[in-house]
Amino acid sequence: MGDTLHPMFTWGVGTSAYQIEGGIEDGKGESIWDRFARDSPMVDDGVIACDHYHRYRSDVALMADLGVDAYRFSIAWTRILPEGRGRVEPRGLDFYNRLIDELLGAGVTPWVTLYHWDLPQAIQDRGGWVNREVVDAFAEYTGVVADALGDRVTNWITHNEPWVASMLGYQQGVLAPGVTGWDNGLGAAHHLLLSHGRAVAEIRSRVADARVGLALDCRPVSAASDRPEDLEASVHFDGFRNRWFFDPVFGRGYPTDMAEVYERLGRWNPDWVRPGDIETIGTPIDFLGVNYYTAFQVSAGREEVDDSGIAPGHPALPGHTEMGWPIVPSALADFLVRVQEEYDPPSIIITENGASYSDAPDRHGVVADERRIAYLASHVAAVDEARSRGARVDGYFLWSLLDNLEWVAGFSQRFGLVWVDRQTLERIPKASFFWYRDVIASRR
Ligand code: IFM
Repeated sequence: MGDTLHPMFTWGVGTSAYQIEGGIEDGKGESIWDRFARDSPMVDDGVIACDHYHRYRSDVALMADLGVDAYRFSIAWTRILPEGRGRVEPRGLDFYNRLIDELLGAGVTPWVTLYHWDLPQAIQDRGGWVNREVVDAFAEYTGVVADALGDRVTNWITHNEPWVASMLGYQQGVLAPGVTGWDNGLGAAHHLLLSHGRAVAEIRSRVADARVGLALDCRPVSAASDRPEDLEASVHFDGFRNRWFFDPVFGRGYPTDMAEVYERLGRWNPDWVRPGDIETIGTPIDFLGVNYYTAFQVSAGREEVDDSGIAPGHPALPGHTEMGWPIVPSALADFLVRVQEEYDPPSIIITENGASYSDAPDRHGVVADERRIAYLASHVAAVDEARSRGARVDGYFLWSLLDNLEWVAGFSQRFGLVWVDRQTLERIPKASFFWYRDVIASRR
């Protein structure tokens, strides 16, 4: 198997700040998710979440028991710079210092994500990701974090899923900050990508041995039929959902077929791209993070429709998870091979992969989440297949360690290897936890 080719394969788990931390204290500022949860009809909020802010020690102990090499978590920008820029809150940095020391003491390598969607509200009040000033703000924040943590953190992810942050947050408005409009969505996307490139340089100038990448969400797509209009729709969907982000990150600039359509429809203003931007966005990265959950079939008329992931939990149809997402592991293998062949990243890390099922503890306290195990096993096998076909995949981070706040879908969508009781916040490892532990141990 591929392990002989890549002896240093990293096995990990991931989380993000707003989804697990809680702990609105110690000077933490307001983020767009705090505001959105307050003002929108969200079913749950992150005020307590999994209370990881207070329980991080026992959560790290769970990871040590699981035997993971690495833990991917995000920093809450508003803990560090409560107003987004300027004043640094030392208690916020202290939290991440304690967490990192705990991880290192447990033999778990920290992988830090700088932005997992929780923009400071103070920056949103000035336009957020649509206002180009945010790029300087993100660079400032990155510098503060890299200075504080760079002595112990080598692996850095600038952004998580910029498609989601821009298109669902600023074009469709179904996620925070709830802004709509194509110009806002595409403007936000450009500034997210530009800030990624700036952040790569900020980190490298401060952390000598840094390895820097970003996590792009991907939606492999196939045409619903051989009809020319469906084939055309699938090419467009791929451009809208994947190429608009992958192409510039790998130094190719924005795909011209998509730029033409966006410009013709008045959605995209090429003047947003200033001299040097394309080069900054295309700054070479050390690894590409790929987040994969599902694949789409697209037919004409639905070439810009991706409405997945915003519903509260419901029973899973056969072949689907409880998010309503089709289970298509073969698409992961094919997508990884395609990414390797088309973009040639030096290394690929699966930065997220997992499944939502709400299997609960039985009367003996056992969570028999066999469907999650089947999902995960088929996707780990897909990663193996991609490696045997030449994709340089060097790590796999399972989403997620804990059942957590699935954004607007609330706590009803459970992605965790560990059950979190919503009343007591007690953690109960599920059958998938022990399955993953065995996978990791057997691969060493
Ligand atoms: O929970 C999210 C995560 O925050 C980003 N990627 C997808 C996950 C499941 O929807």
